[in-house]
Amino acid sequence: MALLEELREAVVDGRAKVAVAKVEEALAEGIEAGTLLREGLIAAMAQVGKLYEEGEIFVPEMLVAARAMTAALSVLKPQLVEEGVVSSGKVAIGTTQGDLHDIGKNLVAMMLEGSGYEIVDLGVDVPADKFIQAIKDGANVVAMSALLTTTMTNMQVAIEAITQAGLRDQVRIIVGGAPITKSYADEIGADGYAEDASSAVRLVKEVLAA
Ligand code: B1M
Repeated sequence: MALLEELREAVVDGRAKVAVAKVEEALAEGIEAGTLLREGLIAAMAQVGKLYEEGEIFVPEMLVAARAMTAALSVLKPQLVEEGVVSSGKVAIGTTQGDLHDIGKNLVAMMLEGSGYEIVDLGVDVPADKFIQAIKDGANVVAMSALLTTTMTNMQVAIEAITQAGLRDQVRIIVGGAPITKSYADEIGADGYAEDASSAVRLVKEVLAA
């Protein structure tokens, strides 16, 4: 589909205004928000990652592409969160300490919010004590995101700190992000792993029912 290709190109090139215009055009043509997200925005960021790995682009280009994605995502947000259901939990979400990547975390937060959960967004570079405070403030699920192999280990640090604080039994901890796997989640004692935003919604429902 030409529009999806144009959207991907605009994000990869970091042309935020064009990316926003393409999303608006596609929505007006009846293309579903989920399709635009998966086949437009997420596919574009995968391409950006590949270009970065191949040395074709560098951090500044990656950053402008991320800004274009965020701008386009904000236009998609109302459509993505449209189907709200009954709220049944409070989820504190954050990117682990040392990690500044927030696009995936924001998507997960947005999808959970759209599914009726109350979201406490702790932001990026979140130290263990912020997760602990969020649990004390009533979060019954903690969702941690990490995009770097160097920061994923801080998930374990946070889980251990939560356990040390005597709070492990009153919270479900779920993890995700590109370098995370189900076996890593098991290894660090998380209650679950979700590979993308929509499976994160299913996972929250599951862990709260368990
Ligand atoms: Co960074 N970066 N980056 N980066 N960056 C990666 C992650 C990298 C894989 C690129 C590469 O080398 N190919 C690489 C990591 C390598 C590694 O650790 N093995 C990398 C690197 C090295 C770095 C720097 C170190 C670069 C440098 O400075 N030399 C630096 C680190 C800064 C820091 O964090 N301290 C850095 C910086 C940046 C930017 C600031 C330029 C920018 C981030 C902007 C932002 O987030 N606001 C950036 C970007 C954009 C990327 C790539 C290109 C795209 C990430 C992204 O947004 N993907 C990325 C390459 C790639 O992933 N292909 C890369 C789209 C997003 C929707 O997917 O975040 O995976 P993702 O989220 C998914 C799932 O993972 C899951 O659901 C989401 C939706 O489907 N998910 C969860 C995520 N969190 C979850 C939590 C859950 C459940 C599911 O809770 C339960």
